[in-house]
This record gives sequence, structure tokens and C-alpha cells, in this order.
Amino acid sequence: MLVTRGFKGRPRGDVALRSRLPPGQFLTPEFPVLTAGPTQHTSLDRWSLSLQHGGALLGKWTWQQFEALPQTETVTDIHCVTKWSKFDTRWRGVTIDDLLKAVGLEAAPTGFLMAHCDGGYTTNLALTDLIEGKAMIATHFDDLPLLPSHGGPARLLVPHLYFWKSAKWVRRLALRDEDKPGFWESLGYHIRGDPWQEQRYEGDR
Ligand SMILES: Nc1nc2c(c(=O)[nH]1)N[C@H]1C(S)=C(S)[C@@H](COP(=O)(O)O)O[C@H]1N2
Ligand SMILES: [Mo]
Repeated sequence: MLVTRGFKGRPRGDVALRSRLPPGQFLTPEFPVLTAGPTQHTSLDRWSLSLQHGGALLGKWTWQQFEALPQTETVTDIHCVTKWSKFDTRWRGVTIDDLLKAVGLEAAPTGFLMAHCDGGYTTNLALTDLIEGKAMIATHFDDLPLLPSHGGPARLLVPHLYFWKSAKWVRRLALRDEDKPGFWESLGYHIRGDPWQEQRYEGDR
């Protein structure tokens, strides 16, 4: 039997797509660039990523060392608080689970993390939002090295939260016992930022 795509496929597809779009969002095929301040450029030979807890350094990776960590690929939808969403974005990088494992933190730690970036941007996250495959330090997009405008050489990717949590040009991850607002969070944005609960601003549920 001959089945025309437009006849059987489309209405179903639209429903499926709409159910992937969080409230108040619209779908775009573009990949907009959103940065508060200038794009950062750090050459790979000067780049490093460190992980610390309080004043203690738990681990530090040069670019070469970082690239040697286990690599994970993910295809995921992303949602910006300015209301654009993009479906099926493809990333490669190192999961936060693998980073924690690399410094001997096997058990899921409790607490929070502040991501610090070149240029001074910060964002805060609960560790529960970063572990069990929920987040990575991404270095590749669509099989290509991440462009500087999108946070290359390495950015945080936390796709289940609004995209401001996905800190570009990340260089230092600081584990903390207590939560503390980062850059946008201290300017009135929500402390967690779950797009499915529309946690856009401070005071939203
Ligand atoms: N270092 C840094 N990271 C950042 C930002 C920023 O201004 N500086 N903007 C955030 C915001 S508000 C969004 S929506 C996304 C945008 O990522 P993109 O430019 O790759 O689309 O990056 C987030 N990460
Ligand atoms: Mo954003």
C-alpha cells in the first residue's frame, strides 16, 4: 500500500514536536548566539579546566589531558529563556560523571557547583542537575570543534535547564556545600531554571 507522508505522518509529527516544546517557547532551526559581553578566545596550549572543592584543587586538565578523558555523544533539545528552543542538537564532550570519576568521586556527591568562565561569567547548579548523564563539558558540536561564539573550546551543557546554565568558555568548576546565585541568577533570573516548570525569573515556582 502506498502511504503519502503528508497524509499520515504530519499531524502526528506535529503533536510529537509540540510535546517536546516547553511552555512559552518557540522552535527555531537557527543557532542564535547569546553572550553578555565579548566572545572569549583562549588558545588550546593555554587552556585548562580545573575542578575544586572549597580551596582544594581536586583535578586540573590541560587540553590534551581533557581530550583523553572518556568521550560521550548526545543529541538533545535546548531551550533559551529568551524563548527559542532548538531540537536535536548534537554534542560531544566529557560528562560530569566522568569528570568526577576522574578525581575519584565515584559516589554521587551532594551539594552545588559554581561554573566560572573566561570573561567572568558564572552560573550555579545543583549537583543533582549535573550527574547521571544530565550534563557534560562539551567540546564538539555536529562533529566539529565548538566555535568560539558558542563557547569553544569547551562549554558546560545542561540541556534540561534553560540555556543560560550552559556556561560558555568554562574553565573552573567549584564544588560548594551551599548554593549561591551566579551572574544571571543574581540579576533576577531563577536559581534553578527548569524550562518545563517555566522557572524563568526569581519568584517563579
Ligand atoms: N560565558 C558565558 N556563557 C554563557 C553566556 C554568557 O554570556 N557568557 N550566556 C548564556 C546564555 S543566556 C545563553 S542563552 C547561552 C547561549 O549559548 P549560544 O550562544 O551558544 O547559543 O549561553 C549561556 N552561556
Ligand atoms: Mo539565554
